Amino acid sequence: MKILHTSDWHIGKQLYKQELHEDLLLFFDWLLQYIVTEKIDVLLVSGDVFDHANPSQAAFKQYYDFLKRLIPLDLQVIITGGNHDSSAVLNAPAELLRTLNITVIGGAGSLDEMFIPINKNGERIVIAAIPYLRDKDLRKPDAGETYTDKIELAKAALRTYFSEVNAHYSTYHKEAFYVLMGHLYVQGSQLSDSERDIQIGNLAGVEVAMFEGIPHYVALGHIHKPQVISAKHQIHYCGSPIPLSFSEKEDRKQVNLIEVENNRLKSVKKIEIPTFRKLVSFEGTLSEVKEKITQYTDETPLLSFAEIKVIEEQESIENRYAFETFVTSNPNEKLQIVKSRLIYKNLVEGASHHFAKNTDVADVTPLQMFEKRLELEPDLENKEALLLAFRELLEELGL
Ligand SMILES: [Mn+2]
Repeated sequence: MKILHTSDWHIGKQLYKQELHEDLLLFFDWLLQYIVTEKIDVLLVSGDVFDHANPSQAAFKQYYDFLKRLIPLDLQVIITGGNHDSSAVLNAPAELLRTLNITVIGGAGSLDEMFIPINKNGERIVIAAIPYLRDKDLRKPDAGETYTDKIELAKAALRTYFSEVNAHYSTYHKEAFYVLMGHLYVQGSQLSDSERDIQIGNLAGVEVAMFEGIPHYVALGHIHKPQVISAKHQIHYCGSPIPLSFSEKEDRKQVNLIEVENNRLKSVKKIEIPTFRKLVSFEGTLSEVKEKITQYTDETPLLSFAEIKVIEEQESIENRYAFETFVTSNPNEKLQIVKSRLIYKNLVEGASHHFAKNTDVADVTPLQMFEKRLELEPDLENKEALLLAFRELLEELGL
């Protein structure tokens, strides 16, 4: 039996106002071809199907267009909700999709609903399709609890939750090969800029030990950089299929192929996804950046996206004008400048408040902005509680 593990598609995502629709379309073409050629039996999508809780019509269309192409195949599809997804939105067509061999678990339900047994060619596997768990799925908060209490209680509740998931496996599916899906932050994983600020419940990250070494493979989503969290216990983040921020520009994106034989793990392979678009960064004086950009070549099917940081000695209108003219001049047909900054050295050195002067507001998350705002209130005593409330608001609003 062949299982493919992917996550964090973020359909509808924009990168500095540029649509990533074509990138995903090329990924879906490639994925479909791979599933057909390799005769994949099960496709797992571990959360963050959409970038927004309320996806655009174009995002829905891209999702359904791809699912439609999977229907003729002899393939089981299992999709879980991530922190970016609205469980209600994902679940709306779940009953219809189930008749087409596509199981969607948008939000936490009963363990019975989330355990999906698959029997094929004498192999027995079971998928515990656990979506992103919100605080309300895990416990009832107590009005009097402090920030530290809250984190500790949330972590303890997660441990209990996964312990119950494992117990459910041991009680009802013990003979089957056990794959656990999850959408959460595990301690020690390497982050990139495109994951939303780590949320309450996952705030400090859970320990690998939480999985108790029981699942035969743990198919995680949430972190966009592909990585192996534990080779011994087969705990993996497959990462997003396309780079979603400039901090991922060096990542080799992948899907994971899990082969099961005689109800045992035969192998886990990382399957590299072709690069459809390059993200590149250039830094230096304007003339240095100009030269590098003019010489830039690239063979990927889509235009490269470039971020440029021009650093000049002195602030002057001429410098600003030359910079702006260059940025808007379309200097190389192989790339598009999507993010540009001009920084003056004399200001960098003298700046005491560099956050305000040399930070692009597009790089600041709402949470960082709120933290900065709190710094301006030295007499405020309940900052941690305010931060927590702010995080909860962000989560509630899906921001
Ligand atoms: Mn994600």
